[in-house]
Amino acid sequence: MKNTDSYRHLRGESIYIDDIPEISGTLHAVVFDSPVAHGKIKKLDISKAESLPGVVKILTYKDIPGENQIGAIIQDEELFAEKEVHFTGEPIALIIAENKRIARDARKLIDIEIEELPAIINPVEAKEKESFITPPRSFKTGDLNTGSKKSKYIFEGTAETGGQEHLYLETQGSYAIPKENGNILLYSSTQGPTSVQQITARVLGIPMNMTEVDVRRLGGGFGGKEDQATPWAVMAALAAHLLNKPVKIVLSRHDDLRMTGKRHPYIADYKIGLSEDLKIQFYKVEFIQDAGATADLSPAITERTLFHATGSYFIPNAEITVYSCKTNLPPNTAFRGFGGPQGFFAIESAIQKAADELKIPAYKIQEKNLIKDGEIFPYGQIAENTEAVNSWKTADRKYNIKKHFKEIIKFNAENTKLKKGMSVTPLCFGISFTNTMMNNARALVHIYSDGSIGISTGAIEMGQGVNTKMKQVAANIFSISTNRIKLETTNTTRVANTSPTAASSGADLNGKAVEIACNSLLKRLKETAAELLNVKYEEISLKNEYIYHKNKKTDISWNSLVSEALIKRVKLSEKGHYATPKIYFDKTKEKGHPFAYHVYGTAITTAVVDTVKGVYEIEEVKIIHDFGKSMNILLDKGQIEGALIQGIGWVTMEEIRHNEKGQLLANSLSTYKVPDIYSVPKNVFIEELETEGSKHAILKSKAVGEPPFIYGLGSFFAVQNAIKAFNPDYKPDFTAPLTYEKVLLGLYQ
Ligand code: MTE
Ligand code: LUZ
Ligand code: MOS
Repeated sequence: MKNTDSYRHLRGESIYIDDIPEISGTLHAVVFDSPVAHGKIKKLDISKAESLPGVVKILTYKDIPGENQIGAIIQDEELFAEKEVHFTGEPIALIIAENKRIARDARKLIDIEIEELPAIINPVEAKEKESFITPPRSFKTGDLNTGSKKSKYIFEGTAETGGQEHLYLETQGSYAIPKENGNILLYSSTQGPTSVQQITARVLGIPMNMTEVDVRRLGGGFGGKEDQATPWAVMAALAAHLLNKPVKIVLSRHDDLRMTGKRHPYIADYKIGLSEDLKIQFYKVEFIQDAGATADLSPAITERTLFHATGSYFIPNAEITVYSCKTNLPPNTAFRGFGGPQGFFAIESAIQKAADELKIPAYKIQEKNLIKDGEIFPYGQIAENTEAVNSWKTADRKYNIKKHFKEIIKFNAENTKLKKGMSVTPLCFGISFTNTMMNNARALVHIYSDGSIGISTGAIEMGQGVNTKMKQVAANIFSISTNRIKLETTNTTRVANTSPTAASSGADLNGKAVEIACNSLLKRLKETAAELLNVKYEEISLKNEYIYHKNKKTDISWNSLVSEALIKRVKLSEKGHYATPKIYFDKTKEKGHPFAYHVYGTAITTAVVDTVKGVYEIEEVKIIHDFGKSMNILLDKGQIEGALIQGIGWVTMEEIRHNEKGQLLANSLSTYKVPDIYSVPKNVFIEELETEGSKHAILKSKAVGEPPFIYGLGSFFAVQNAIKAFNPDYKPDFTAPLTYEKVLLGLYQ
């Protein structure tokens, strides 16, 4: 089944925030933001801007009726800066005008004086000054000394990854409409409607029940709208509330790039020890995370780095520490993988470093250390139903890693202008919000008198196809056509207290809630049918829109059963509530069972480098992926392709740069490079690993949103290996992205 939105997407008919037909009298708002990274606001004069014809009002912190505070995990972020600014792009005021152009013109007329203070742009400096978001946090398992004694080889080094812009096609935006009696209807392009509702209530000083947040779909989120869709929605709500007029904010691309946070850059210092037979004996790693100026989701992202720092491997003795460092940059935020990819990059760099020193291919170390059933992750969870070895072996059987490696050696011996390199990337990604409390969801299902169905859930459709999957769940239970089923908007008045659609668990959590609601309805419908036919409940089933008795088709159709149930006054609306069973985590011990299950896989990447120009292509990526029992292989393969290419972009070409004053240099798409059709791998093969799936996955179909991002990391090591084939003196540093410039320098180092 295809994504049910694709037809209307292609025709440009799908509705995003900026497509919602405007109510007459709608006003438009533009944000005035800090031009400097750190400073004291000495003077803010809005009078000239406010007197520009067409400007209705300019709002600052002084106009906020409730709290000027939007921090979710830690309350450390003002909606509008009061006395100090902490990053370039920090909102200071909101200009509301008859149209956007006037608002933008007015923005230039605001007169501000800021006394600049020293800004910390580099997270290493932040660490030295102990400028932290939260105290450093560590996971420990085994004993490093024991590991060290058992090690024949010990290597150390540094691995560095950069930021990454989400580049959702739809920029941040919101449309607020005042309703009677001070109520607000808020359309927002958010992954977290409940956060928007909560923070709006806090800032406006009204109860949550006066704010209704409604989301049709997002033009992409990728984590960038898990938390950072909130400020713009709150601003629109604030303006609508104060002016009693509909107010819309849709950020221009430039404003969005400048004002919003990105993936967290990390620096990892590691030490790894291996025994003679290449078993990893210990791993010690310290991560410096660049969190930006406020906490945002950094404490949770820190946590996922800790969980994924040992990658797909079993390491008996490990010590992992993350320093979440406060700098004067826009607060970095959730991005597909959520701190996990940064952990993976460090362990894979450490293994590659060891392989380079030992003059062996990295796959020999990787294969030896894959995690197996019964082994323990550093956070105390015992590995069950692992597929790390199975996916590796399946990849090896199909694609013969050793032979592929030898063919590349042969190719490199015969060619000078072009050199090839390969890498293998094993995947093991934990599914569940690491904050146990967040792992719950609800759904509301109505069966209407004509047999059609309306479903509301807490899940947000952002292109990943969660709505299509929700339809499949219901259609499967009732055995009716998906055409009868409609996914309603995600709305806080229908489904409340939701977790954001994130952590790849949108389909699992909400799907299970839909399943629970539909099963209750099915039970009542079957009871109705049994009564009608005067037979036993157990003998009734539903198949292809008909009622079956003892597996024989009756003449009662789905429609007539629904009509009959209504005549009998049977309840045909149901709410389902699901909370992932068994998971827990004890933060005082840093041990527990935080994940419902893990997703596994293996990717083999081949890159070819042009040794004259330093440019390269990712020739092919072959993936064996653990989908469990995929409920929608088209959607799931689409997720793998997208995540893979996003991962490749991160480690090869996407480069977030700031100048020494903390201003974003790569502030448009002419200077910030993302993978285009020419830079995606020439061939991508994705095959399903035969596995059982997990009962905690919806219909045993494992979560697929974030895990395959990790496959992209292989392109970094494949390109490095190609450079080594040309330049034996190449001393690789593990600093991503590996841009063309760096490749050229490496070739002739
Ligand atoms: N796919 C598309 N097309 N657009 C997106 O914004 N976000 C990713 C992933 N795939 C995203 C996407 C991220 S970061 C997550 S957490 C998951 O989708 C969320 O959806 P799910 O929980 O339903 O998998
Ligand atoms: N968000 C979150 C996430 O709040 N907790 C998580 O564990 C998580 N994981 C991945 C992506 N977003
Ligand atoms: Mo995804 S980073 O969990 O929104």
